[in-house]
Amino acid sequence: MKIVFCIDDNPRYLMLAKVAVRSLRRLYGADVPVLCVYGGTCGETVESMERERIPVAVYAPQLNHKTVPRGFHRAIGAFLKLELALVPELADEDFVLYSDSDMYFHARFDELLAMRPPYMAMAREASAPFYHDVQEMHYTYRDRRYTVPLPFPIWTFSSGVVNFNLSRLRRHDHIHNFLAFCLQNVHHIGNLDQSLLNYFFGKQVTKLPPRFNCPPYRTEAREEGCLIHFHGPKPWDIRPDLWKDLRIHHYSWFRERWFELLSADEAELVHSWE
Ligand SMILES: [Mn+2]
Repeated sequence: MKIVFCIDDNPRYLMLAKVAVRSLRRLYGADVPVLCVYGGTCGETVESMERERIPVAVYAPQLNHKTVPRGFHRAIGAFLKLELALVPELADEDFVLYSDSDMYFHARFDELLAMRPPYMAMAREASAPFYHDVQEMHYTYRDRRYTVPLPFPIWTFSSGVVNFNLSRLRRHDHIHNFLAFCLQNVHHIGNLDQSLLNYFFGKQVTKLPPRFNCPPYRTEAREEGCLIHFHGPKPWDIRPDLWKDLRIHHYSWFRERWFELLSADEAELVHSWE
């Protein structure tokens, strides 16, 4: 199964994606199939990934700077994962494992790669309660009006790691139905792409065990975690006042492991972000 990352033009996410792939290759070898879906237009970003031997799919998303409200533009790359079923380079893939770039692959996760969920599989996000301002959402698709009632789950799934059943999303053009919902409701969601997935697919999401999307601040992260998600503080976010309550337990240990995968020049650059 291909492991897919998504990036935009943010250089910090480019660095995160490179290091994530280095940690992944340490566990699964240099030939582990990866793809980086890139939603920008900067040749330098593509070259930088190619130097790292990471194949890049340049993709022009429907959820873009024109259709997504300005307040979300700083994290526009987060929406790319919603369109993986439409990326030509993934047309032959029935399933893909999407991973956020702020990931450190700590231990093998064969079971996750073998999973074939009916729609998608995601782990529960412990720190974000399910929250919404409205009781239902509406959208129109092919001249029919649909209502998405809220709330349904009592928790939120994290979109940091998603095993996507792409062939299911392509069947009956389900993906275009979903994107119609996204484009018409993106203006009143709270938490980027994650809200859209939770609102639309809530009950159809298969729940993953926490070890497949484990923040470094959880007590069990080092012993049991497989995919360590720098959700919250990134490896360079060590200013005393920043994310203090989340830089606990194994955060510093994993931050050190992450830095070990950088060259001296890269480490210098990353330290300048602290
Ligand atoms: Mn993340």
